[in-house]
Amino acid sequence: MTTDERAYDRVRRGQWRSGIARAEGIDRRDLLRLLAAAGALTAVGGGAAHAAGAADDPDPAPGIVKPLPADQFTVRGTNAETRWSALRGTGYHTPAELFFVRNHTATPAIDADDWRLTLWGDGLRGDAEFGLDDLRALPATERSAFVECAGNGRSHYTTQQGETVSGTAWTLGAIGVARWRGVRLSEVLRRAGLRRDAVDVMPRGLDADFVSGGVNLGGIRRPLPLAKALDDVLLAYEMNGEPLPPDHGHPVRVLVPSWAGIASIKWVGDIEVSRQPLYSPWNTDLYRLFGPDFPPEGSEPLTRQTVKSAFELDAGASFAAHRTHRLTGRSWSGGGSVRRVEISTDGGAGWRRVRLLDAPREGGWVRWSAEWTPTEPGPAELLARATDSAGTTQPERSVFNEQGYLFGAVVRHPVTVTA
Ligand SMILES: Nc1nc2c(c(=O)[nH]1)N[C@H]1C(S)=C(S)[C@@H](COP(=O)(O)O)O[C@H]1N2
Ligand SMILES: [Mo]
Repeated sequence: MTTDERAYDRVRRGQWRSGIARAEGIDRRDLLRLLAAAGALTAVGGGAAHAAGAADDPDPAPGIVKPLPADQFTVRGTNAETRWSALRGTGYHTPAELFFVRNHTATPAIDADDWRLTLWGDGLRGDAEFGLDDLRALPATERSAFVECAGNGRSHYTTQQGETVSGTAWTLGAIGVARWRGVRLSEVLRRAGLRRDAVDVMPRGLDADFVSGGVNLGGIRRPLPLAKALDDVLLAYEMNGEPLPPDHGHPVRVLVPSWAGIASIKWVGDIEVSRQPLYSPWNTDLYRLFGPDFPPEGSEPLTRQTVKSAFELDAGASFAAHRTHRLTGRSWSGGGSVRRVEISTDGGAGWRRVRLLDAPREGGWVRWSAEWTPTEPGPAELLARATDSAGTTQPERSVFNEQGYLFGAVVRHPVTVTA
C-alpha cells in the first residue's frame, strides 16, 4: 500500500494519462479549461441561496444558516471568516457559533432521520449503507483538531508579497479548532467489507453541484489515499459535544486531521472505495500548486497545512503608549505540534520567545501570550513566528502559487500606538 500522497500521485497521474485512472465527470479538455477557469472562482456565487442568516445581520452570506455578527465574522462571498479579535478569551476550542464557514455553494437542510451514508465501489465486497444510529452504535472516538482552509492567509500573497492570486481573499481567520466525536472511517470501511486491493476512498457531499466558469464539476468530492483514510480520519457527528450544526456538515462530516480543509467533506452522503486511483477537480486543478516553481500539471495534491501564527487582534488595533498590554495569539501547524513561538514588536528587528499556554498537540494549536509596553506613538507592526516539531519555522516569504494556497510566511500585523 502506498502511504503518501506525493509518491502515490505520480502513479495516479501516470495512470490517468494512460486512461487507467478514472476522473468521473471531467474529460481532459475540461480539466485544462478548469485550470484557466480557476481564476474565476471568486466571482462564482454557486448554488441557490436560501433563507440564511438572522434578519438583523448587516451582511449575511448567501447560504449560511447561522448568524454572522459583524464583530465576529467577515463575510466573503458564500463564506464567513472568523475575526481573530473575537477569539480572544474563547478557550482552546472554537465555539461552533464562531467557527469559520467555507461553502462552495450553500448549507443544505438535511434531516438526520432520513440521512443515509452509502459506501460503494469495486474496492468493497459489496455496497453498504449506514444511518446515523448505525454510526452512533459503533465505537466512538473523540479528538481535537483544526479544520483550516488551504487558502487561509491567501490575501497576504498580495498585501505582503505584491502577487496576484485567485480565490477567496482570506486573512488568517479560515481556521478553527473543535472537539470532534464520531466513528473512525477505518471502522466503517472494515464493516463495509474493504478489499485488500482498494487504494482510494472518495467521500462526496450532499450539497449542490459546484459550477465554475460555466462547467458543472458535480458534487464536492476529493479522493484520499486509503492509507490516510485508515489512519486518523473520522466520520464526525458531534462538534464540541453537540450534534454538528447545519453549516459544519450536519449530520455527518469527514474530519481529516492536519490536512487542507477541503479533505474534510461536509454533509457526506456517499463514499466511493476504489481499486483504481480516483480523480476529481478537487485533486487535479484545485488544491495543487501551480506557477513558475511547479511542474505544468501542478504539484502533488495538497495534504498537510503549513505553520502559521495569528494575534487575537483586528488589523489596525490601537494601543496606548507607556502602558503594558497583554498580547495574545495562537500558532498551529499541519506538520506536527508547535514547539516554539517568538514575537517581534518592532517590525521584525528584535525577537523574543513567548509563553505557550497549551501543551503542544498534533493537529491542534497552542495559545500564547506576551506583554508589550510600547513607547513610540505612531504606526507599528507586530509579528509572530512559530516552529513546529518537524523543525519548520515560518519563513519571511511564501512560495507563490496561482491559487494562493498554503501561505505560511510571517504575517506583519499593523497596529497604531497612541500617545
Ligand atoms: N460538502 C462540502 N464539504 C466541504 C466544503 C463544501 O463546500 N462542501 N468545503 C470544504 C472546504 S474548502 C473547507 S476549508 C472546509 C470548511 O469547513 P467548515 O465550513 O466547517 O469550517 O469544508 C470542506 N468541506
Ligand atoms: Mo477550503
